[in-house]
Amino acid sequence: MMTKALNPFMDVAPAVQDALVAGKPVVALESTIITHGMPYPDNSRMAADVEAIIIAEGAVPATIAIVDGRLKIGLSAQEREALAQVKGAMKLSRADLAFALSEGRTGGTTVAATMLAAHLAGIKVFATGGIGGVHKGAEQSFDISADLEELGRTPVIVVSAGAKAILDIEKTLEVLETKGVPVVVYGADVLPAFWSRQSPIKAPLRLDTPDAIAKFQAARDAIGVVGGMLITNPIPAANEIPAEIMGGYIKEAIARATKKGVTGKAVTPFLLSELLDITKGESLKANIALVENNARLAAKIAVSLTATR
Ligand code: PSU
Ligand code: MN
Repeated sequence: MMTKALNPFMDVAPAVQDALVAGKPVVALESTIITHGMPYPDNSRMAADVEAIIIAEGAVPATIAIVDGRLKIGLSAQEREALAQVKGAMKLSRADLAFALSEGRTGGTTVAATMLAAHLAGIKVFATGGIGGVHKGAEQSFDISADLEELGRTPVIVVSAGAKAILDIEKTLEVLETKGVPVVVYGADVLPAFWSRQSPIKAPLRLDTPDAIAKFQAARDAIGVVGGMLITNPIPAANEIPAEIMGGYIKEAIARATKKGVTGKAVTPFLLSELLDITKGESLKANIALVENNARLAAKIAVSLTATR
C-alpha cells in the first residue's frame, strides 16, 4: 500500500508502514486524550503504556497527531513526549484537521479526526477512552460530537469504554442508531458507562470474542455496509467508579461548566479536568485503566481481522 507516496501531508512511521504493506495488525490511537484529556505527565505515561500493550499483543501501534502541519501516522517516543508537553495544541476534528495541515499547526486528533486519518492510512482498528456524543442539554445547546457523524461514514472499528458518562447516553445511542452504527458491548448485556462497568441501558448487540467481532466486520464488508463500528468494553472491575457515585460528581462538574459559561470544544476537556479535581485523581486513574484495557482488546481484534482475511 503506497499510502505515503499518495499523500503529501502524511508521514507514516516506518514500523507502521512495514506492517501495513505486509498486512500485519495495526492499531491506531488518538491524541486529543494526550493534548486535552489528561494532565502531564500522566498523559505521557498513558500514551507510552498503551503502545507497549499493543506491541505485547502482537500488533503495531500508530498514535495519530498533527505535528507542525504534518499528519503523523505513528509517533516516535520523542515525538510522543513532545506532544504530551506541548502548550496550545489544537483539538482537531473533521472540520479543522486540514486547517492544521495548511497552517502548519500542532494538534491532538479527536476520535473523528483519528478515524478519518486511520482510514486514509489503511488502518482498520482504533482504540480510545470514550467517544464524544450528545451532551446533556443538547436540546438547548445543540452540542453533538462530530465523532458520531464520523462513525456513521468512516469504516474503522472504534474500541471504547462507551460514551463518556458526562454525556446523555440514551440520546447518543439514538443518533448512532440513526446513522447505522452498530454498538457492540464486549462480553456484557448492558452498555458500560466509561468510569463505570454498567449503565441502565441494554446492550444493542453483544459479542464475546475478538474473532466474533472480526467475523461481524467481514459480514458487514460482504454486504457492502460502509461506516464505523463502535465496540464498548467495560472498564476492569478493580478500576471502576460505580455509576451511583460517579453520577453526583458529574452533576457537580456540569454545574461548574454552566457557571463558567464553558461551551463548544472546551466542554469535554473542562469536564474531564473538573472531575479529576472533584474525585482527587480517581477519575484519571480509572480513565488510564480503561484506555489500556481498550488498547488490549483493539490489538486482539486487529490480530483476528488479519487472520480472517
Ligand atoms: N477519551 C478519553 N479522553 C478524551 C477523549 C476520549 O478517555 O479526552 C476525547 C476524544 O478525542 C473525543 C473527544 O473525540 O474527547 C470528544 O470531544 P467532543 O465531545 O468535543 O466531541
Ligand atoms: Mn461538542
